[in-house]
Amino acid sequence: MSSDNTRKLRWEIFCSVVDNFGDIGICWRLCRQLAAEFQLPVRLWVDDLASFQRICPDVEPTLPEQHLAGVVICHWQPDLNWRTITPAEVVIEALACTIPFAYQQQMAVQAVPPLWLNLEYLSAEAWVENCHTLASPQPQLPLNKYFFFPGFTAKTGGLLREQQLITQLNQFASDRAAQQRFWQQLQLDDALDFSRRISLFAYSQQQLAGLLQLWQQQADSTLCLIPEGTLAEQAMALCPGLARGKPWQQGQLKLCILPFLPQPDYDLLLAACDINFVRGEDSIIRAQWAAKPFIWQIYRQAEQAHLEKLSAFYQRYSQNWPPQLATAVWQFWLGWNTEQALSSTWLDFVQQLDEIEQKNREWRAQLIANGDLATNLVRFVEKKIIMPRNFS
Ligand code: TRH
Repeated sequence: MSSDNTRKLRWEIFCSVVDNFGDIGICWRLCRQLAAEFQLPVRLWVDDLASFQRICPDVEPTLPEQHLAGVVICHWQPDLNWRTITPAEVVIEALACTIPFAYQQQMAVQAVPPLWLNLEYLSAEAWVENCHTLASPQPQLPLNKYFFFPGFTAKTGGLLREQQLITQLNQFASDRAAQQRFWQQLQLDDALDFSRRISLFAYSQQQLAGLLQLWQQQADSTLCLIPEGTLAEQAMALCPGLARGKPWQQGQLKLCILPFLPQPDYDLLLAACDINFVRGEDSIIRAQWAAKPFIWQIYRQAEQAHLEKLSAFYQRYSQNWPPQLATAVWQFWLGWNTEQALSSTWLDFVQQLDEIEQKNREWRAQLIANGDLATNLVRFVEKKIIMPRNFS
């Protein structure tokens, strides 16, 4: 898809893992897509290879440099001598990490300085459109840094989505045998016997006990899958005997702890389940591609700032819904992100699953029309680097 000129450019992405898996999750998806779909030479600098290994088991945490999926992965260590490193032509500083000043100085002394992009955090707020692709002149060096915002409208950079993703997810969702094989690989041979399968990826949750109790008592049977991590530990404390490889069953609920899956398998899990609880910045995007009913637990920020972001997203996402449906789903989302009671809001939510799924498909089509983040980035680079030079 990219022109020959674009292909000659080297790309470099810097990722600092603040906490959890969203930072590396997003960077790794972007790197893989740039290498696989645009044949670009990509180098990823990441400061936490152990977290990286959780979402990509082939990563070897002790190596300073390794090659995976066509990407050169370098361990970003504090004592590296950046003066010996030649910067690439396109440099991406992902998710508010700061690239070392010595490296910035290296960029400034190149005959043609690299195109420097700040790949920002995800937000559905209106101001994002005004800041997307703005240049920010650097006070200490003769360099510009451009803001690049992912987002939900055509005036933003769009969302990460691999070219074949939707086709693959649709095929998987309509292939019961493939789903059965998927569940068997997870040693959940009985998964399709349940009325409902729920993936539950969340931060620690005051509401967990109440929700699990509700699922035990309802008329339909539920298989609930919790990935290893804080929430799984909370569930193990609540349900004696529950452990990885040891499900727990009570009333209509079977609860299982899942190992952390490689990213492509996590995408399949979202397509295989009937309801997905997601969190952070990357799993929420993947839930939208799977299009099953989902509930977003947003990453908490000081002074409840995250609730504004949650509401901004929800308003866009539900803007074409009947008011009754929009209110019912919002009440459940709000309860999951605060401490409001969940029981009655869950019942309202679960009664409308078919309608939510239909609306999710429409929303997905709307998002696809915005293009995907990697393609939009490549186009921006073409516009900024290739075209001006061709015309000079
Ligand atoms: O892990 P997160 O909470 O990441 C967060 C957010 O990105 C947040 O905004 C950021 O500020 C903070 O990190 C530092 O949730 P998120 O974004 O969904 O990332 C999880 C990643 O892990 C995602 O790429 C999917 C992946 N994953 C797997 O690969 N396998 C799994 O089994 C699971 C559960 C997740």
